[in-house]
Parts: sequence; structure tokens; C-alpha cells
Amino acid sequence: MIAVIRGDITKVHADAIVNAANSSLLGGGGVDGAIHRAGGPEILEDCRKIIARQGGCKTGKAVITTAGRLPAKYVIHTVGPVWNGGSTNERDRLKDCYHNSLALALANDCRSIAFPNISTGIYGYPKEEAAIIAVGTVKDFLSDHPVLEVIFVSFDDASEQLLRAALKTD
Ligand code: AR6
Repeated sequence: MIAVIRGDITKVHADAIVNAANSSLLGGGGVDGAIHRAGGPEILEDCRKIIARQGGCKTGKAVITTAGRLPAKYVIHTVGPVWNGGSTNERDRLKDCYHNSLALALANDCRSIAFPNISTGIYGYPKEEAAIIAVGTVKDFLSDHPVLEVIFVSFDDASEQLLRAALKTD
């Protein structure tokens, strides 16, 4: 099942919420800042353990931590591509973000996962193309794993409408 809602992802009661992180995993602005602020220091503690083990997270990959004080059980941190005009495999890396986050959720027995609009803020990915990729990748994954419930959480009206349109036409 796929749902589209408008709001703050830190308030969403899903088994996992996804963070649009950066490869340092040390936090930042946007949704990353909001998740660390609302979830508290336990999330960063877990991130530091991952950094010690594997040295951060590459673009398109995903890692999982506690959700600290958030209503979710886990935070899945994925690193979206920085938009460079489309010439540096941004499309494939954005697909990887969705696919790897979904696979990690499933591997951790999650039944519901909430996504923000990865890369469409500070990283500058065009919102319409990002919405089409998000919906297409999630639909493909759910056709093999229908047990998962996916919630797209948009912060702004434009992103919400683009996701709804992509869901209708895809
Ligand atoms: N809930 C849901 N969506 C949100 C929230 C929120 N609380 N806050 C922002 N958004 P961005 P990126 C939306 O910039 O483009 C960070 O510094 C926002 O409106 O958070 O992947 C990281 O550390 C936008 O639609 O992530 C990286 O350095 C979407 O979330 C870099 O930014 C993503 O915007 C990642 O940039």
C-alpha cells in the first residue's frame, strides 16, 4: 500500500522513517537536522558506531539506527545524489536510495516505512523527476514485497501534488 501525506516526518508513527542524510552521517540541515533534533543524541551515537565500522555511507546506500525519542522504531539513513544537471548518474543513485532503504526495512522486519522527498531540498534534485523515480521504484519493490506499507511524507504542497500525479500516471 502506498500513501501520500503532508507533514513533518519526525511525527510519523511508522516502523521506519527515512532520513535524507549526507555521507558523513553526522547530521546536517533540512530533514536530517529535524530528525536528529527531535530524536535526540541516541541517533548520532548509533551513527558514530556505523562510522567507526564502515566510515560513513556512500551515495545511494542506506544504514539503519535507533529512532531515539521519535515515534518510529528505526531511522534509515540514506544519502541522495547532489543534482548536477543529470550527467552524473543522479537518476540511478536516487533509485538506489529508495530500493536500498526498502530492502533494509524489510530485512529488519518493518511493515511500514515513511520517506521524505530525498535530494529535492538542499541537494537540488528537480522535484517532478524525483517524484516519478520515487513512485516507480517503490511500486516495483512492492510488487515483489506487498507486505510493506509505504508513506511518502511531503513538507510542501508542490511535492505532495507531484507525488499524487506520479501515482496516478505510473
Ligand atoms: N519532514 C518531512 N520533510 C521535510 C522535513 C521534515 N521535518 N524537513 C525538510 N523536509 P533536504 P536533501 C523536506 O534538504 O535535498 C542535509 O543537510 C524538504 O522540504 O532535507 O536530500 C543533509 O545532511 C525536501 O522536500 O535533503 C544533506 O547534507 C526534502 O525534505 C543534505 O541536506 C529533502 O530536503 C541532503 O539534501
